[in-house]
Amino acid sequence: MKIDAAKVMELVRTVKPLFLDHEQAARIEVKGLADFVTQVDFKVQEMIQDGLMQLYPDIQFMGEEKDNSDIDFTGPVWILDPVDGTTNLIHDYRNSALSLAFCDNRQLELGIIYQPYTDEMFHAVRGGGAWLNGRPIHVSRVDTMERSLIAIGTSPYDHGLADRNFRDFKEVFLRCSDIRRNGSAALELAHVACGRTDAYFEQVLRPWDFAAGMLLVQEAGGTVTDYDGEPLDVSTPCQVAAANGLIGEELLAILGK
Ligand code: 2AM
Ligand code: CA
Repeated sequence: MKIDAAKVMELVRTVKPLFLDHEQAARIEVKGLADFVTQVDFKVQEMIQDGLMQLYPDIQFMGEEKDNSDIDFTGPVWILDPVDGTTNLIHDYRNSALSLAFCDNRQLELGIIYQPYTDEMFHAVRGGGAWLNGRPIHVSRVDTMERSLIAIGTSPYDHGLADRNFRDFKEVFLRCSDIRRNGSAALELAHVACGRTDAYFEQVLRPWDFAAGMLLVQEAGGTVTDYDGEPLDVSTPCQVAAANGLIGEELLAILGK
C-alpha cells in the first residue's frame, strides 16, 4: 500500500496546540506504576485516528490509549503513541513527541516522530532514508565506546528491572564518555538517528514506543536489535538496543551478558 508521507506529516503537525495546552496536561489518570495518561494523550490520539481514517479508511489503527486486541499484523497497521514522554508532559519538561509508524505484514514502511516544542519532524521511509525537517540525517561516526554519548532507559514502570538496569548503566557509564536519560523512547531513537547520541537502550518498550524510531535509526545507517542482537518484532513488547553501527557490537557485549 502506498502512503503519502507528506500528507501524513501535515496531519501530525496539527497536534502542536494540544501539546501546549497546560490545562489538559494537568488532567491526569494513573494507568500503572510510573505510567500516566492525560487528556492531551486522548485528544491527540482521537485527532490522529480521525485524520488517518479519512485519508486511509482501510488501514487498521493501533494506539496506546485504546484496546488493540483485534489488530491483525499480517495486514497494514498504523502504530501510534499520541504522547511519548507523558511524564515529561505532566512536568512541562518539554521533551515529548508523537510517534507514528506504518507497517504492512510486520514490515515497517514509514516512521514519523514529531517534537512539537522544537518543531522537529523526523521521518523515515523504508529504503528511502531518514530525514529531519526535510534534510537527510545520518547516525554518528563515533567508533569507540570511550568517546560515545549513550542514552539509557530506566524502565520506571517496572521496578523488578532495576537491579539489571543499574548494573548495565554502571558498566556502560564506566566505558563511555557519559550517559543521558530524556524520558521519551521515541526521541531517544530519533537522537541516535541524527547523531546527537551514539546509542540508546531500554529493557522493555512497546510497539508504539519504538516502531517509528527503529525505522529512523535503520534508515539513518544504524542498528536496532534486542540485547542479544536479535531483530525486533513490531507487534510485541521488546528489549531495545539502538546504536550507530560502529559501537553496536561493543555495547551488545555488555548488555547481552
Ligand atoms: P510513554 O511516555 O508513552 O508512557 C520511559 O522509560 C519510556 O517508556 C517512555 O517512552 C514511555 O512512554 C515508555 N513506557 C511507559 N510505560 C511503559 C510500559 N509499561 N512498558 C513499556 N514502555 C513504557
Ligand atoms: Ca504514550
